[in-house]
Amino acid sequence: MKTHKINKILIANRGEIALRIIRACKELGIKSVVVFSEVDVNGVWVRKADECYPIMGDPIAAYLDYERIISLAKKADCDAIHPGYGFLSESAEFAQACIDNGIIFIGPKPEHVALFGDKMASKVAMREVGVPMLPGTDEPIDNINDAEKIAEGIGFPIIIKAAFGGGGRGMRIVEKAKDFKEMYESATNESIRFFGRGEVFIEKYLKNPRHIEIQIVADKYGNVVHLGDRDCSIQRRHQKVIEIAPSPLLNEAVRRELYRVSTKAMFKLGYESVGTIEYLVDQDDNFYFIEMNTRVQVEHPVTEIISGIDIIQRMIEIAEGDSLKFMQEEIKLRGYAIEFRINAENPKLNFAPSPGLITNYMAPGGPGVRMDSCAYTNYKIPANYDSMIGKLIVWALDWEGAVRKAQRALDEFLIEGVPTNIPLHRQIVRDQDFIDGKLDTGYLDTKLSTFNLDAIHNMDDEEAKMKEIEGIIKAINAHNLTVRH
Ligand code: MV4
Repeated sequence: MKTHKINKILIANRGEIALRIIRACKELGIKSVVVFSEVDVNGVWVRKADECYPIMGDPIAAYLDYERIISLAKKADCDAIHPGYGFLSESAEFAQACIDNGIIFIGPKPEHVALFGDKMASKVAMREVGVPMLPGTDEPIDNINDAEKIAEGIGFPIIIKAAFGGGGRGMRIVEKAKDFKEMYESATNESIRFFGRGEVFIEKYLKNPRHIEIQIVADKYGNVVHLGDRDCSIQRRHQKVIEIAPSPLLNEAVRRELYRVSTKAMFKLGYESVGTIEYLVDQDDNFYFIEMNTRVQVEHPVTEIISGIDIIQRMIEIAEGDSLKFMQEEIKLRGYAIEFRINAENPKLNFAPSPGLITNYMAPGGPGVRMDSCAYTNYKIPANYDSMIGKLIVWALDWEGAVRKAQRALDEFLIEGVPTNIPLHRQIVRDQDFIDGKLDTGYLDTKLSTFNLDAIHNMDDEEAKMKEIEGIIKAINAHNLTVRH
């Protein structure tokens, strides 16, 4: 095995992504260290890391306390820190603090983290390197009268977005001029409340676009390749629910153009590490940049599966200064992969998070099935974090095969003790529009009203199981079968 500049990595994250990074480290012959909060003491990833250090106190603050994390990294003799997603992953300040302390931040340069954290500055930068943009404002507007004039110039409907936000916070769709002022005020106020900054910008609003993103891998020497696209249109409340690679029903010429524009932009900006460029694609296949993510994303596995490239391992190697070992022409994308985010939430209670004790956990497996999860029987899901308890990823050579694989794998999945969104996924993969690949960002909201929410119950619950067993016993008796024990 080659000798690495990085011998030991501290993982500043938790849950399935911490485990994913541990696995990448082990295959690279790198030692892994995790920090964990007091509610995460029973986490699978804590057991599987080579070393672990508790951080007492508030369970969320533990993963954000970067002075503490950097000092633990030094104490444990780590050469690098992997931030995963969420938490410190998009903090330019943290990336810089790592460098200042002689620790490699496994991610892009701090200036790129900062640039793409600023939605307006990233739009200006991306337009300059040839990426198509929606009509809108480049500069923060602090004056409501100017803002209204700009909105009228663009033409309604428009969308107001927080310049330093995300997750739909500080976002408002304005259909008519008369509603503008009120919406502008509430977007600004919400933005201040959630992000501490009130700057907003305005864009032309597209109705029910597709959300399509391009995975980039770039080294420190100007080699930039893409690993294809993902469709992440199936979202609820700005949370992705299902992700697909490659996007079904995307025009091939448009796809090639997305690849060309994206790689060229990253080359021109000197981006390094892995990253994702997000676009909105309208009904006529016009595409527009919305934002760039400078972290590894939750949905990276669908791309790993169709490309055969281990994105986390390449991210680590890029950070230690390796050049890419493959050229664009060597990347062959094969088949379709679909990821289902498995959340502990109750579809019958407006998808409220439902943390608690998993009393039985039987994950699907078999050919073409990947599970990225830290769940197990008798694991108590802490209430302090988001509700995602794992990801089911399926793969097949064609779309129809991937859908059948998904139906089978989801039917196999058994989780008892907490309600989950698995029954919702089971309905989606049997929906004709999904089967036909007809997806856009309006899909899930529309379908939720047609899905029978009463039917979205866990077939896994005790009552259903007892009914099933009674049925079997009746059948056995009716057929006069001999049952051997
Ligand atoms: C948009 C849009 C339509 N037009 N931008 C961006 C972040 C993502 N979370 C939602 N985003 C959108 N940006 C323009 N110019 C539509 C969305 C969007 C959306 C907006 C409001 C309510 C629900 C939505 C679901 C998916 C996408």
